Amino acid sequence: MKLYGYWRSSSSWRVRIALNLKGLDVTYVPVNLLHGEQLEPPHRARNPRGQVPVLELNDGTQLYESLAIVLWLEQQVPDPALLPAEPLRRARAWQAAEVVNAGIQPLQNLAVLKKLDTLGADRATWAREVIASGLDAVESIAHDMPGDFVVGDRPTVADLCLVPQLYNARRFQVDLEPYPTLLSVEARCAELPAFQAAHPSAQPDAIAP
Ligand SMILES: N[C@@H](CCC(=O)N[C@@H](CS)C(=O)NCC(=O)O)C(=O)O
Repeated sequence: MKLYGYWRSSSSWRVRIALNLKGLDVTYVPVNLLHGEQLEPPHRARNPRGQVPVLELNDGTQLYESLAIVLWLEQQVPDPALLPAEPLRRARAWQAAEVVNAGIQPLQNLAVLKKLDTLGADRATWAREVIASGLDAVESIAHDMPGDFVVGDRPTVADLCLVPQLYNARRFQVDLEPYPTLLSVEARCAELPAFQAAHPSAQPDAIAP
C-alpha cells in the first residue's frame, strides 16, 4: 500500500500511527503542501478535496479522510483494536476523535488560515481559540474515563487524533496547562514505538527546524 501524506499534516499523522499500531508497512509518498502539490491534478485525482492523507490499497483503490481510513484498517486488522468493544468507551473514543476531526482541525487547517490571511484576520488568535475550545472538551472526556489513554488502557482512535493536535497546539502557542490529563496521555503515547515512528520529525520529508 502507499500512503500519500505530509510530515506535519495532523491527519496524515493519525493514519501513520494506526498503520504502525497494526503493524502494516506502506510506502510513504510525500505530497508537499507548502508547494501546493495537493492541489495539482495528480493529487486531485487521488482526492478531489486536494488534501492528504490518501491511502492507496494494493489493488489501486484510493481512500481519503483519515477516520474512514482508520475504519478500513480496523476491519482489515482488528487486533489491536482502535475502537473499544465496550459501547460507552467506544462512543467516547469516537466523540473525542470527532471533536478533533470535525471541531478543531477543519477550522484551523492550512486552507482556512490562508483564507483568513486574505481577509486580514488574525490567524493565530483564531487558531488558538478553536484549538483551546476543542481541547477543553477532550480534556473533560479523558478526565472522566479511567486509564492511561484517552478512554482506557489502550490507544484508540481518540489518541490518534489527540497527539497530533497537541503538537499543532504548541505550534500556535496554546497554553496547555489546563490540560493535565491530555499531557499525561501524550507522555504515555510517546513511550510507544508506533507513536515514535509516526512523529513528523521521523518522516523522510521532514524539514529541519
Ligand atoms: N478531514 C480530513 C482533513 C484532511 C486535511 O485537512 N488535510 C490537510 C493536512 S492536515 C491538507 O491536506 N491540507 C491541504 C490544504 O489545506 O491545502 C482528514 O481527516 O483526512
